[in-house]
Amino acid sequence: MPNKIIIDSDARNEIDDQYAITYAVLSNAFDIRGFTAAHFAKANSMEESYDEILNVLNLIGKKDVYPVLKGAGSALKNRETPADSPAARFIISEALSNPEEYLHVICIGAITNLASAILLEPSIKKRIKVLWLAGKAWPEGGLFFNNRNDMLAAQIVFSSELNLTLVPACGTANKLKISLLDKRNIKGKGDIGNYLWKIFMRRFGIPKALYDVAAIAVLKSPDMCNWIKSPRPALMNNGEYNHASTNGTMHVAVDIDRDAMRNDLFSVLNRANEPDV
Ligand SMILES: [Ca+2]
Repeated sequence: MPNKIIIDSDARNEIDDQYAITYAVLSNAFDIRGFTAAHFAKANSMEESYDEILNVLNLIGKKDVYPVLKGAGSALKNRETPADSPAARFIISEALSNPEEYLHVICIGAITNLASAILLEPSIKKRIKVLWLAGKAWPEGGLFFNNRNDMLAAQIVFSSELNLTLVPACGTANKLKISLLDKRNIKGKGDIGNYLWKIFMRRFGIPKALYDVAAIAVLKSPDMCNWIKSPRPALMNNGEYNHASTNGTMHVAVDIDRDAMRNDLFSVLNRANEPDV
């Protein structure tokens, strides 16, 4: 049975979320329940991400196929008060919808929506598996885009008793880069391929890490990396991990097979030209 997933994405912050969403949809390997829009610590950034998720799904030919929900517009104010939103409510309802099945929440942005869902309905902690792309390289950690954009939410998740998997942004997710040499692998792969190439070229063709793709890849193909099972450290305000203070366990994706991920991404993109993907 395919994993039941929600993808929580700050889709408009740069270009990797668009690749990750496309990879997830065209892989046909998940039971995608929907997408939730995350902010990236700028005014209107959640709305921009929401629009971008819809745009990407439309370009894939999947308009109106999946629910897309708006999330919190900014980071949490404290560790007790959730940011209620359609996204948080959707995560809760999907988590509670089938007691036989875990809901995998793949978070590829600030983790405000998930932390809010936990605060609103703590019982979902036993029903979800959280996979978050964040932080600098394991085991030190450090501030990077996704944890920096809502550190309180990150600390709520780290200190919660739930199933947590971390995909470090540095050392794992930054391994896969695209460059001008990849034009033939991306451009011409349907409307979405042309768009993915266009947003890459807006960055003047400078080689670019596709961080968020790794979060999809390691759930789709767990043997694509090595896994560390570790006591879960406390997450400090500077994003570093305090391994002297632990709570439960977690899994960390390391040593990712970049070539396998790259080959699978480009193989999947070929499906964009198939009549009914
Ligand atoms: Ca992202």
